[in-house]
Amino acid sequence: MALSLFLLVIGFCILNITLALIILNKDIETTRGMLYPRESETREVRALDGIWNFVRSDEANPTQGIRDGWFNDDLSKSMPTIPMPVPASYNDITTEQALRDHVGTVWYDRKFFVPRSWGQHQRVWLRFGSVHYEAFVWINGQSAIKHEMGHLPFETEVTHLLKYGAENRITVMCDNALIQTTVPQGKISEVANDQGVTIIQSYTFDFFNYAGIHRSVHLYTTPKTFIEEVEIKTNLSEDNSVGTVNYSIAVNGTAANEADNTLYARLQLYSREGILVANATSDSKLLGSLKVENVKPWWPYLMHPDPGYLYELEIKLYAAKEQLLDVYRLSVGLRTLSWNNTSFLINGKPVYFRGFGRHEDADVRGKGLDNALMTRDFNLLKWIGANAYRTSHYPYSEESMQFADQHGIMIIDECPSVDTENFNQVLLDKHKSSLEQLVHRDRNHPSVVMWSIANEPRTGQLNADTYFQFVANFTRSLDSTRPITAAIAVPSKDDKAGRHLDIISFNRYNAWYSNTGRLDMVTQRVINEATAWNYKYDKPVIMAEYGADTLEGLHLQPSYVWSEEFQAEVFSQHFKAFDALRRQKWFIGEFVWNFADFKTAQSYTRVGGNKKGVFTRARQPKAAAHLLRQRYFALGREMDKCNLPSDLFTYIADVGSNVQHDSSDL
Ligand code: BDP
Repeated sequence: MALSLFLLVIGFCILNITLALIILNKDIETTRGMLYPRESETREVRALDGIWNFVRSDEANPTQGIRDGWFNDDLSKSMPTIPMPVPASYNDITTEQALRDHVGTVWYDRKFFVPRSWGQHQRVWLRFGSVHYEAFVWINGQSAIKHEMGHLPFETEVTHLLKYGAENRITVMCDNALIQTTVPQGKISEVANDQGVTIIQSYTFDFFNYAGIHRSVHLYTTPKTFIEEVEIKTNLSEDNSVGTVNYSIAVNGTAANEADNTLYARLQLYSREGILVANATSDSKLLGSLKVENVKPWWPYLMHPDPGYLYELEIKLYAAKEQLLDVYRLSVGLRTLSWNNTSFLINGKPVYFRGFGRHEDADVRGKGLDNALMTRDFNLLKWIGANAYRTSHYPYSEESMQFADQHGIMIIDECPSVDTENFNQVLLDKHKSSLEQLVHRDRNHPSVVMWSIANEPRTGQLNADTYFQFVANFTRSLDSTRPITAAIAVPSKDDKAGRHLDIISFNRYNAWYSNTGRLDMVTQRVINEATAWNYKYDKPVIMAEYGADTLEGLHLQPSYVWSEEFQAEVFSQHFKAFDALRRQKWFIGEFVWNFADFKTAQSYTRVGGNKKGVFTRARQPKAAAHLLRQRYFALGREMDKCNLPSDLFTYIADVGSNVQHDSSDL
């Protein structure tokens, strides 16, 4: 009897484990609309950025605000409020440790006027650039939208919720809690402290879980029937002289549903100089293409004297009898991408990536959109001669994607999956949703040249194979024009995901996490590991992360970990490996970790955060930045014949023999 009970229990356990391992490739809800808000003859845009009112909920009672209906009236009537800037992370705005480390819900509200004119013959939309991690939004006390997933936009129509020619209130509840079924994952636990118990949010990823309304909040109007979706795909003739812009437009609105009302679009493509270079009238399916003779292709920075060339596409939506309904304009870069098992090409030319892993991170504002910082960062990228970065480890702002288009910086666009483990059905569905939202948002950016479906997932685990097969194939089904990668850190022999990718990226910290301080144990190991990845999968390989924490101003000779000298020497040892690997055609890029120092959770391995930046958190160069600059321009010179900046080499001495330091030193 005891034995049969034992067997029954064992059987039950096995069944449970098997069920937990089964993951299905389910359909997920897809997003609509979400074109970046732009003014036009038919649209108005208004930002709700500024100072909002803010309340931190009691951690032990996170749903109190919902139960007590804080959204029904001004927040200040329910709780004392403090001022809070939008956009910004809330964590570092005050001096309170309780707010910096808060786990759970916080509340925001503000008032705004809507002009009387907006109430007539049009529709009004509310759009958030991003709220981390989950958002619940009310307008005048009525539920407007809920959204889960940081770093991605969401919007809803609010025409029916607004008061026109009157004051309105918007209330937002934001929840930063990360659990095993959020993307990224985290754990919440109750731990004893000196007063009783406290709630702790833990996570394995290495950046601070900043939260709040991180990007702009917009109200915008559209006509009743309007352009809801635009998808652009471009092509070039073999000699890059003729371009094609294939477009597909989707319309939302009553006119779109009236059978006898034939809608069509007129498209005009303008050069950067404002000259009309192509036009077309669509059929009633709102699909078609434009042909551009003598096209100026979109090229990456330093690969061409005129990088980041963008045309402006003007789309006018008409109803029968030439009735103009809506106008929307967007930038278009014409380029082709192609890849095989040894290379990645843009406009038919092989690309070698020289770039960075980055973070959206700054003192005080955390992950809040900051135009001054973003502009400085692009100036630094160009100063240092980089041609690419990965949006490690989540989607970056739409404004930065527009900048990348304009400056010719190639983007490996990463979804928010980081350190993913314990693969399960809910996680898979949300992971796919994050990619759907990302591809939908970014598919028209010429700068986006690759999708990264995860950073350092635990791809040695049993069901990583099926899980990543589903995620990679799903991403391919959304966009077959770009290759798929993931930054992997498990040893290549254990990995089960690489076979589902098009390009293999790997992260490794030789002389830092392994063989700390040993500069003589870098070069050959990098060569061996890259070669092992290529051998296993026969695909192009990128080193997506390498580096060393470096305390600005710490100088030690001979070099010693954490010093500026050590960072420069670690880089140099990697450069030797990269140059050996470059002779193998399949090695296609090097990405330093990290562009700038950034904040992390508290840990005895982090001095005020992760210090692997080539730039400080205040965006000033460390010694290694100058070294990296010379290398990145040297690579640009060798591969793309770019010009060198006149200050790349500093005059040292006239020693009589006419010693000059210039490009011949490279
Ligand atoms: C890598 C992670 C990155 C970390 C880096 C580090 O991908 O997010 O910041 O290590 O430890 O494993 O510096």
